[in-house]
Amino acid sequence: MLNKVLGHLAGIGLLLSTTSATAQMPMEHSQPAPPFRRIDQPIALKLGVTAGGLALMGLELWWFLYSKQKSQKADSTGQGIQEVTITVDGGYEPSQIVVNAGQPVRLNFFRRDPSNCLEQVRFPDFGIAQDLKLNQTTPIEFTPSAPGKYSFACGMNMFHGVVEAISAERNSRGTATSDAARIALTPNPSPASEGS
Ligand SMILES: [Cu+2]
Repeated sequence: MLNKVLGHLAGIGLLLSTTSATAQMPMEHSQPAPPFRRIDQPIALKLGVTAGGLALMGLELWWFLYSKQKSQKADSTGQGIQEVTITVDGGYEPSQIVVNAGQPVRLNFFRRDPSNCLEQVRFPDFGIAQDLKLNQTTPIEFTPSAPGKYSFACGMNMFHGVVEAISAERNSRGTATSDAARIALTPNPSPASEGS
């Protein structure tokens, strides 16, 4: 992935240098009083190509770094509570949380975004509508009794996240179907239970 980005960046750099070499060619016809201000167009061209290249670079970086939703597996505390801190800043980070079904979940919403759009977070499946105080952590607790996807959103339903509850059985076998669950399972594989 990084290689691909670097490859594209190198390609853009080559394009830029080629363009500037071409743009300087007319300057070799040194005339004492050129009838046209030839330098204007090449500079505009170079600026245009540079701006275009930078825009492309930005677009690619955005695509690789931010377009894919990140998921995070909840950490289990000593009391068997699965805990995740979610930063609220122009959305929810992470916005996909993977938990085990049937175990209590505590999501610590840390709100950094002052816009009142993100003032409230709602979990319709659990009947939760909680106001989040600015620059404070607000814990929200619930227990997803059954496996499934439980969405949450801001009070205006503009920003979204999802809590995916997977069954402990599927978790230990590592055969969960969703990408999010598979990613979460990779770091710490538990011994496969070959039960019946
Ligand atoms: Cu909103």
